Amino acid sequence: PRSTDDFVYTAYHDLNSIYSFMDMLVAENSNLVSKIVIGQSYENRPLNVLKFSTGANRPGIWIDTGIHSREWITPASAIWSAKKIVTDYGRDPVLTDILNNYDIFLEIIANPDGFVYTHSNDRMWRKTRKPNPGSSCVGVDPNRNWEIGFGGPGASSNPCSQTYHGPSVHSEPEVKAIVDFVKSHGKLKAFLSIHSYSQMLLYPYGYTRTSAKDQVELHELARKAVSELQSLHNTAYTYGSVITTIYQADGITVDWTYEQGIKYSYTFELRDTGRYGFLLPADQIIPTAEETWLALMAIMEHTKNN
Ligand code: ING
Ligand code: ZN
Repeated sequence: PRSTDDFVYTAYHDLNSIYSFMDMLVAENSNLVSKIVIGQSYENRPLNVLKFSTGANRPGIWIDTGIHSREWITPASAIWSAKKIVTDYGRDPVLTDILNNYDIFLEIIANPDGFVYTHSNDRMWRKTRKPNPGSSCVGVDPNRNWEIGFGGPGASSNPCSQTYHGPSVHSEPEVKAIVDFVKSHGKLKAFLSIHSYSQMLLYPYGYTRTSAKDQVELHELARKAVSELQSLHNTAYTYGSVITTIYQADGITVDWTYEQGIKYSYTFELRDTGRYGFLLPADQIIPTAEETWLALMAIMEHTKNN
């Protein structure tokens, strides 16, 4: 495609195509969108983040997709959302109000090495691609590598496990890049880390049964976001804390971001509930992106108002 108007939003794309989508979007909307590189992957690919901004020194909202590389629906939805933002800014009053007060940061491919590997070798690859010394198994689970609860029972110490926590806290450059960005930014108010599949909206904690201090507000906002999501195509989501809704998970992204003071820390699990699982048919990309957008808007609007 020569422009983001020609981009095929109804298909899954490889890394080069997604990275060129980002560059086209920036070139077409340079007043609104820029690309920042927050680090490099283990295999030295740039960790690109789209920044949607209409002014200096704003607080921020973070969204990441593709941190587990086989969850292809998540970057596909994010690409649609990126185009939605540039289309709706100045037209949709709620989004315009959000962007007149907040920057939105969107990391569409948070694990590029894994993503490339899902295209070239193993469609079901989840982890990073860093070798593990002393093991023939490769990679660390980037959703078990974070500092809060690191190494607890809701993760594995076996490098061959899909939930291997890694040799040390933030050992994965893909994780460390986000950690450094969050700390240096210092004013992120919402952090939305998007996975698939299961149709869930989850908030902290994963590492403990102790309720988050904002549990009541997080739960009510989740209820609202899920209800907006369901209003479009009747897709049903469950919601609650990670540990009470799925299972104990230690060293996860949103526990760390919440402990950094980012109150609106949520993880999505997009479609479906297992019929297709990670192999969600491409004809569900746009319906999934559209419904997810309603939930994202509900959370972003609440963030702006609080
Ligand atoms: N599932 C998540 C996993 O990493 C999850 C479930 C979500 C755990 C949020 C903790 C926090 O096990 C997928 N599909 O990645
Ligand atoms: Zn995941």
